[in-house]
Amino acid sequence: MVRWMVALLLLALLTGCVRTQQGQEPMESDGQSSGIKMELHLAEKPTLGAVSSLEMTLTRAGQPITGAVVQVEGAMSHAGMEPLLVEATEMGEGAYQAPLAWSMAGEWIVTARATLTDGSIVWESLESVEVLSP
Ligand SMILES: [Cu+2]
Repeated sequence: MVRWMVALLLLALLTGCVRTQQGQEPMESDGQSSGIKMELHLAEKPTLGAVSSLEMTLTRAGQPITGAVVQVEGAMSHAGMEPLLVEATEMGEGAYQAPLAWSMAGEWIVTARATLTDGSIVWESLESVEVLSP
């Protein structure tokens, strides 16, 4: 079982997705995440004036979690700027997707917050997303 998890993890790493939070040991649930894993991945390189699709997968012990409501927030670190708020679309099989329309070049933090059907909430962030000028 553990070996299988390791294989899955390696596979996830090989796909090149950006993973920012720990969660490397899904067997050791901390009560808060209880084996739930959320992975975020930007399908397109973030460019000012363009849209990147934020692809998310939600799993519990490797099984897809469906029916979650996922809110995505994109924010910059400086003051006086409205964050980008988008509700993700469920794509099935535990996949969710949200379009992010970059309104400024610079460093962004993207946070996805999922409310599961049982009411529990999990979140994950992509820190230091660099949005480039075209
Ligand atoms: Cu800004």
